[in-house]
Amino acid sequence: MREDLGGQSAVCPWTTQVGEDLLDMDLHAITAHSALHAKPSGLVLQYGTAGFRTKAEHLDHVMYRMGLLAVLRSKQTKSTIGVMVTASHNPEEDNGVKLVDPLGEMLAPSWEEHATSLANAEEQDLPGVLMDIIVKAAVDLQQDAFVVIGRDTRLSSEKLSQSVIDGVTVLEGQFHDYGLVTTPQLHYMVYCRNTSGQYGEATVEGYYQKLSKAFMELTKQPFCSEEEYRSLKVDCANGIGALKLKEMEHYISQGLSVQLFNDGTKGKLNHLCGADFVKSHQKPPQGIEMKSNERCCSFDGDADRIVYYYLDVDGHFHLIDGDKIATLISRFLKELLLEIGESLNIGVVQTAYANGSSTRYLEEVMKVPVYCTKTGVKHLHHKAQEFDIGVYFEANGHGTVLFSKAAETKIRQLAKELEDEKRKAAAKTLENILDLFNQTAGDAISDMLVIEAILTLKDLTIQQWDALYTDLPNRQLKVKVADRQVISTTDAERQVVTPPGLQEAISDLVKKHKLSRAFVRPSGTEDIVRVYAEADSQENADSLARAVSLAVFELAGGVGEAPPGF
Ligand code: 16G
Ligand code: MG
Repeated sequence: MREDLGGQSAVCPWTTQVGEDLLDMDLHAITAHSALHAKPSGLVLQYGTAGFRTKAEHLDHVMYRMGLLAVLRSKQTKSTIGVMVTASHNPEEDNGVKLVDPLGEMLAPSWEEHATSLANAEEQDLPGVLMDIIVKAAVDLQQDAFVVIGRDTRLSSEKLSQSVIDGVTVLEGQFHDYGLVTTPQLHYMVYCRNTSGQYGEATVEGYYQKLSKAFMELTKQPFCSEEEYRSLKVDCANGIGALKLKEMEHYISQGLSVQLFNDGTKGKLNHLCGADFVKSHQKPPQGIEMKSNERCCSFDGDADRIVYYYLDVDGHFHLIDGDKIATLISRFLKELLLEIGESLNIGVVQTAYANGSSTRYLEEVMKVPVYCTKTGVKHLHHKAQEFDIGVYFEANGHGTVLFSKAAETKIRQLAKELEDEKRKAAAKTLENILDLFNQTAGDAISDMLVIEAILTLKDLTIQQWDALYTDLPNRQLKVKVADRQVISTTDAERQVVTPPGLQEAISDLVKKHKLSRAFVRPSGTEDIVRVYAEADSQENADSLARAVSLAVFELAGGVGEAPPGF
């Protein structure tokens, strides 16, 4: 955590007076500037799973207000806070914003509520809501504030990030604008700054150096197959990942040759490409040239997700999603620990979307404990912090590995002190893997390098990786209902609580198929209900998903046409 920047003592007799004076002055400036970022009257938005997200033209006031909020959060935590302007995998016309907390994690839940009330305050209520947050969160206004800002490549992002800066400066916060960075890079910067550079240097250059050093050390080891030329095709979703991977290319070129597609020079952001498109359509992105058995991967628009895939000799498409990434990584880590002879505990965290085969493989074959949390990175991240080594991935390709402080110290010590050559080498590998992961958030670039290093070290082809287990056929559908909040769930979203009768209906439908599972949940990012089903064949998964969609439509207030297929 950053050192106290020297706020005044709370016991000074005239502190309250000084505070009020300051407040008066600020409130005046805040209101005057707010008028330049006026809120469209009546617009209500919510700080959701990934911050605020909507059409870019509706976000100017939100950006200004998140600048204000970031200053308050920085004062309260006495730490640097991040603000990232991005709408990730969503269409080019959308945008969004999220705050990054001191250790590079997602914003604390109580501050998500503050964010929502601040964003929704009508102009005249803004000072009152701001005051309310200051009082509720016990913000010391005398404290200095520092905010770092980043943005993706959307056309709207530059102007919107200027509005964030406006909010920061009106509250007299200091800031550093990193400009164009991936979301995980901004998370990394925040963590570096709040740990006095111990995690790494808080620059884009520092990020490249840290990751490439670990990657090059891993792939230079004498037992790595040298003949095989390591080459990878990367679909960058026409987003920020392309710019950053281009910048990084020469740092890693000795170990990996990347060929970039959808690099933003012509195509549209996230349009028919990117990790989200590939995962949800289960097909290759447009704009990539694939030959059979070539290793390919896709980033999403802000480069915090990654999925791999290839075409087999018959031209069939094979997707390797977050579940299989988690499996490859956990298997590798478990083998390393065995070689080192160290019993650090590993836990894998998934969501209900994890393919049943992956959970079975992890639990029954690999014998690692698997936990299920609600959808959304913050939930997985939180759970993963309970282990020495916590591996978390959503099926959509967002994930990373967290090492506890104690585990990190142990690993570094073993890498230095072990005398047995083989064990020492394994400990050194684990230390480099630890440095290669971005432990603040899922990171497509960092995950890609970890995966490439593991494949090299284990001399594994993408087909061999894919063959670890066979995914159960599955289907996801969306259902439009009048109010998606009528659906509430429990058991990490695997069981419906309300409306009455829906869970019974789903359970009855599931019983009709083999190896089947289905659940429904209101989306946190779209005004729809999501349906997931898996079963022993694609036909059965499809028919189960359709039947469950119909049950949702009938029991949870479906609107428009009944789900297709009936
Ligand atoms: C957001 C989440 C992602 C989650 C997705 C679910 C973060 C950074 N991102 O994109 O983890 O999988 O929402 O969307 O938390 P849904 O609620 O619409 O299904
Ligand atoms: Mg993303």
